Amino acid sequence: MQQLVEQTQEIDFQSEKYKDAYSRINAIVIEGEEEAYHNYIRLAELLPNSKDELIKLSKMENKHKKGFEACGRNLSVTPDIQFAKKFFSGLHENFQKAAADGKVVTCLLIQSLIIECFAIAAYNIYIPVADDFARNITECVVKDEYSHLNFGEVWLEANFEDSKAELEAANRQNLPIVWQMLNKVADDAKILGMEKDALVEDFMIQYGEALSNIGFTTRDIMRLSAYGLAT
Ligand code: Y39
Ligand code: FE
Ligand code: FE
Ligand code: FE
Repeated sequence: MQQLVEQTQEIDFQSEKYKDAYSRINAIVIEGEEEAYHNYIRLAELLPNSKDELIKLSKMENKHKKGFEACGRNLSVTPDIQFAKKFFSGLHENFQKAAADGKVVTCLLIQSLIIECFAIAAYNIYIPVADDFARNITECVVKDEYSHLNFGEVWLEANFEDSKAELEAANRQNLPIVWQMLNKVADDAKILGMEKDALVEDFMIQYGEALSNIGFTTRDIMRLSAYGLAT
């Protein structure tokens, strides 16, 4: 009931408070799409058999970035890219290091599972509270993100037995970073009408489903997906 009251409340997309929060969230999304673009190019080098498909995904990410840049311009907001680069630095460094070591399973977990699930959760929660311009763009983008997540699921399912140990280690290293990122963005997200609890819930659903599709048991999923949540 409470949530219903809050959701039907008008959002003033031109208020200074909204635009200030948007300058960070919009930057996170733009920078996230930019990093995803580079990550899929890197993955194409690491997985020559899937090169064409991965280059296709990278191009989609570049299109998403342009779409979200337009959302910022539409509200006359200048994205705080400095802030966003710092926001992504933990996952960015871990991806770079894994790629340099040829750890393709870790790269896939970071980009195609964790970051895609984070994006899907954020976009799903944003769509009902977005301005009309941004809603249209985000609705198209989120459909693509499901296909990116699917790429990771299919590859990891096909290589499940060989990937299991590395997936466990990569989850342990990177999932706590996601919860920290969520905490850092919670206040700004709230100003945009997005509740932290809803973001956590949606992420858990996407990530749990992905782990299940790859081949993990329910017991594994419980252990893996809550890792680092309480800290
Ligand atoms: O695969 C993708 O396109 C993902 C890079 C984009 C990440 C978007 C990250 C969204 C987090 C926003 C948090 C707002 C509450
Ligand atoms: Fe670039
Ligand atoms: Fe994207
Ligand atoms: Fe994506």
